Amino acid sequence: MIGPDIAGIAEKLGGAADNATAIGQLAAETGLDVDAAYAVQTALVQRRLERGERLVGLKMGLTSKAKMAQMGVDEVIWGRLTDLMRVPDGGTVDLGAFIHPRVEPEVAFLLDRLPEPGEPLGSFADAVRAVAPAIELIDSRYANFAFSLPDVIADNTSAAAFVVGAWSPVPDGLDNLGVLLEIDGRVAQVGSTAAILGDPRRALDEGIRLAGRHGVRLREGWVFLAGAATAAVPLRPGAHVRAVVEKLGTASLRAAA
Ligand code: 0L1
Ligand code: MG
Repeated sequence: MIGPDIAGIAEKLGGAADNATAIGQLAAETGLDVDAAYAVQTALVQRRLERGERLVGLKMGLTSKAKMAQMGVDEVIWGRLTDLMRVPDGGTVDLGAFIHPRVEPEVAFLLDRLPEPGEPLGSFADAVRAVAPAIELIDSRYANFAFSLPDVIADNTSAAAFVVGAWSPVPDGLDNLGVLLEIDGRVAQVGSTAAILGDPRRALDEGIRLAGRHGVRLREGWVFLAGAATAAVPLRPGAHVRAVVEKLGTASLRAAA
């Protein structure tokens, strides 16, 4: 039996991102399942690497119960981060590069020594050198942000850009830190790091396990985005966005007017 056209689907998704133009969902018509969707994601990211981008990390998606329930799934998903996606803390993004960007407050880990493939994560303190508040800018390449699970995996889990605030040593507890997302100085979302799989540290176990299934090994020096602590908010022209995470500080970005 002939399987889905992995390269062709990656090309469509890559073109949608390059032209900042939404496309329709692809999984149902192409018979894409979760494994094939990760193969598309690999091809999609490879396209970026061939243009000179570098892999700099991994991100977790659908880490809140609310997002999982919305998608009818019980497993988180993961995507890849490249250097071109990183926006300096306090930096400005050009909205012309995106289709319908949304921002969500996250917690980032700076990875240190990681287990060998197939080995479970030993000590979190050995694996993570530092933590920081972060903002993820997600931008589904599908019209109306509507997709199935294989669709969103193939689309690199809507990854588009991210900001990491100042790194701090890992605090004692990460499981119930207050999180705010502010837009233009007003609180837009309130949450807790507990929304990230009950404890963002769990996201790292999941990232290692799930990426390992597809032969992807996390690397020392990579950034790991553990997941969103609140719902995502549409990013409007001129908006100033700040994520505040208790004990960790802030990360911010501005959308060009
Ligand atoms: O980072 C995320 O949780 C997003 C995962 C993909 C689903 C979405 O685009 O909302
Ligand atoms: Mg996210």
